[in-house]
Amino acid sequence: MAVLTGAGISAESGIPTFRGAGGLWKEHKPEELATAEAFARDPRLVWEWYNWRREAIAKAAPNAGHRALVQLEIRKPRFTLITQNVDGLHDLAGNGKILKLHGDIWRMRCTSCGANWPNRRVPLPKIPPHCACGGLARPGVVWFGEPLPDGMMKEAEHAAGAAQVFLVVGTSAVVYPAASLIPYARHAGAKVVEINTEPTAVSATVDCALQGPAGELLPKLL
Ligand code: BJW
Ligand code: ZN
Repeated sequence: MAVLTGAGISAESGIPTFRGAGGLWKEHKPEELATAEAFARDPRLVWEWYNWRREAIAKAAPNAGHRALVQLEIRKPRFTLITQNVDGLHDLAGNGKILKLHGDIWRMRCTSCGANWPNRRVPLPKIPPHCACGGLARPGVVWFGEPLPDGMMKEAEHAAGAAQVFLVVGTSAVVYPAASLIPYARHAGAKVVEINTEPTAVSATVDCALQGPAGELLPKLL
C-alpha cells in the first residue's frame, strides 16, 4: 500500500490548506510567494511568510488522520508514505519513512554554499536568516519551477507502481509532478481510493472517492 497526502490531512490540526474552502495562507497564493523569483525580489517578505507559517505549525499537533497512517505503517508489510506537506506532522505522529516531495519547512538551505541544516526556531531571531558562511538562507522547501529532491519522484513512482492500493488523502491534485502519481498508480494496477472533503481534479478517475474529513475517515479504514 502507498499513500499520498496533501495539506488537507493537516487541516484538522488547524493548519490552513493552500486551496479550497478555508484555504490560503494569510491571503497569499502559493504561486505568489512559493517561487525563487519572489525570494530573489524580496527575501524578507518571503521569510516573513514562512516565519508566520512556522509559528502556526509549531502550535499544531498531529490529528487522528496522521495517527491512522502510523497504524497502517505498523500493520502493512509494505507501506510507503508520500507527502506533499512540509509541516512535519507525519514525523511528529511517528511514521518511520516519509518521502517528502516538497521538502521540509523545518530545514534551511544556503543559497551560496548549498549547506542544508535543520532549524526549529520560532520565531526566527533575525529575518532573513543567514548561513555560517554569510550566505542568505532559504527555506528547505520546493518552490514552483524547482525540481523535487534528487531521486524522490523515482522512489515515489516505484512505491506507487508496486502498490495494490493507492490512497490519496487531502490533496487538490493540481500540483505536478506529485499529482502524476495518481494516474501512475492506477495504470500500474492499483486500486485508487481518495479521501477528501470536496470533489477534486481526480475524483472522477479514482476507483473510490470517499467524501469527508481525513481525521474521521482514515481511522475507519483500520
Ligand atoms: C481535506 C480536509 C480534511 C481540506 N480532510 N481533505 C504539469 C502540468 C501543469 C503544470 C506543471 C506540470 N509539471 C510541472 C508544472 C508546474 C508546477 C505545477 O504543478 N503547477 C500547477 C499549479 C499548474 N510544478 C512545479 O513547478 C514543480 N516542479 C517542477 O515541476 O519542476 C520541474 C523541473 C525539473 C527540472 C528542473 C527544474 C524544474 C514543483 C512544485 C512545488 C510545489 N510547492 C508547494 C509549496 C511548498 C512549500 C510551502 O509549503 O511553502 O507545495 S505549492 C503547494 O501546493 C505546496 C503543496 O504541497 C502543493 C499541493 O497542495 P495540496 O497539498 O494539494 O493542498 P491544497 O490546498 O491544494 O488542497 C487541499 C485539499 O485538502 C483540498 O482538496 C481540500 O478539499 C482538502 N481538504 N480539509 C480531507 N479535513
Ligand atoms: Zn553557506
